[in-house]
Amino acid sequence: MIETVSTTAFTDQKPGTSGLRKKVKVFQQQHYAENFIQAVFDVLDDRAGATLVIGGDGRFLNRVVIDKAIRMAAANGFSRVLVGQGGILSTPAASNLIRQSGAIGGLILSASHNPGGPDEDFGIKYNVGNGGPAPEKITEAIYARTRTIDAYRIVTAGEIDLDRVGTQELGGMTVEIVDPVGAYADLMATLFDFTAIRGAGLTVAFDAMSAVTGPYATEILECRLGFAEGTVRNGTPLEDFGGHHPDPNLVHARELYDLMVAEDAPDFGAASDGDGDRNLIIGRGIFITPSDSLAMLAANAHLAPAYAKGLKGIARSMPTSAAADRVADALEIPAFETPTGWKFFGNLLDAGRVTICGEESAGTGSDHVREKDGLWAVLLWLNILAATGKSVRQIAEEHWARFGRNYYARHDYEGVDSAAADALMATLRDKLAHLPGQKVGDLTIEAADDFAYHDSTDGSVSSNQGVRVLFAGGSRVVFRLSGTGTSGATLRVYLERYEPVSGQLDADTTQMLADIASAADAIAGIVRHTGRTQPDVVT
Ligand code: G16
Repeated sequence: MIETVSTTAFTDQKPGTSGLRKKVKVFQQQHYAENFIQAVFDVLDDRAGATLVIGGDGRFLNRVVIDKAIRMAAANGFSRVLVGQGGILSTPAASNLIRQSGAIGGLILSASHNPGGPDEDFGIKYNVGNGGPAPEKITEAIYARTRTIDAYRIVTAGEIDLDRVGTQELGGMTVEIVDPVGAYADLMATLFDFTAIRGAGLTVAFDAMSAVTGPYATEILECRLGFAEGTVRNGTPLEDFGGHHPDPNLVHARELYDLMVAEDAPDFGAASDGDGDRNLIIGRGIFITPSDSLAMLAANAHLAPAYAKGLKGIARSMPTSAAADRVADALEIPAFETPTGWKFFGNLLDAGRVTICGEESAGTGSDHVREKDGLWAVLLWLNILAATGKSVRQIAEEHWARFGRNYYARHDYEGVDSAAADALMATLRDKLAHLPGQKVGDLTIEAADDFAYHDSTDGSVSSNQGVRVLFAGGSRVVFRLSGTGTSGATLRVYLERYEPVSGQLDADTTQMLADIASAADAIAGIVRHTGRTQPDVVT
């Protein structure tokens, strides 16, 4: 039975960098999740008779909201929903399922790398038919709809068993509960040389951070590739991620880092985040920054079967280091610079203009799906190690010797007062025009702007995407506010310094970036505006 339920609009349902993310308590308000889901459905004109994919990263509230989403899909004219068993689908697996099933799109319930549990975070994002995050024109339409919504439709009768693989029926709609792992693992097997990886004799530690990649990594690494049992650590998805931040960086994956710098470290260490789209790569005794990982993967991708014919182009988000651009140059393929957010890669991938994309925020992926893909990055690294017989350190050192090195770090100031963060950015924007030519310490500012992206495939323009200050010699600092936080503001300061092949390629990153870090404060007044003398997280 379809019920139409009266509701009142919420004013705070504006999707951020990657969907709507809020505290669980916010989502638990009466009608809150329903309003947002109905707003999504209302902007999908062709939903009648269509297929929708639904899944999430298993965090607290996942099953409750999945149940609501299925009931609302049945009441809104969809003919079929595909749902991961137990409500589980990693973000890249959901992207794959949308593409393979011809679905109109999918609802992915996740707050990514943010912590989970009753007092932590939850999120809902909508991905479109190409499997990628909804572009801005759709998220803006959804937001507009959330502001005027006054009713939603839901099927109240009937039960759904999320744990039973197979077909069920609800309100005239087919509910197909699918194995979340199989199709994704099959896809990976078509991209990489599993036989070579299996035979390379590598030792691996993969930290699933008690999040969604556990079952995927266990199936692929331990079952299909034959790595030893125990290779996958923290492999059972937990609603609160064991009380940790499922964010694969050197702070939150500290145990893995400590293991990788120990005497008896395995050959290769990696981790993924809450919903399985991010990755952390650490070789024995060497951390590879996400920006470098993108560049190194692109330079060596031809060693994996899927990319043996070469890459069409490489795209990176603006704050990501320019290391990948140097690879594109050498390969004589185009390089693209887009705003932060995977959604901006979708058009380039669909148009066949790029094959590999990546972001400093620990995301890398290719045209196999339309999301960044943590395990994909791990498998491409393993394929490269297997094909070359080299260590991660050798790959990195040879890369820097060929292309030069982009020393890179990101400083995050978390939970900053929003008004203070806005004031910092506004003051900075006001003085941009006067910065070129100024000296800060030994650095000379060559250019400064507020990044705007002109999408050459559809003509759309996205403005105010972060302030860039470029110094003579190729160093730079970028300032932007995070679009994924749920409390206060997070100021991100991205520091980059380029050393040519004739320069210092094996120096300490913190030391190499020290003058740029001081310049960042001098230019933006970080201490003055935020009261913070140190970043909370350095990655
Ligand atoms: C999301 C987006 C990424 C983006 C990242 C960082 O990642 O999907 O494309 O780079 O946010 O966003 P911000 O700097 O605004 O916090 P995820 O893994 O959280 O979905």
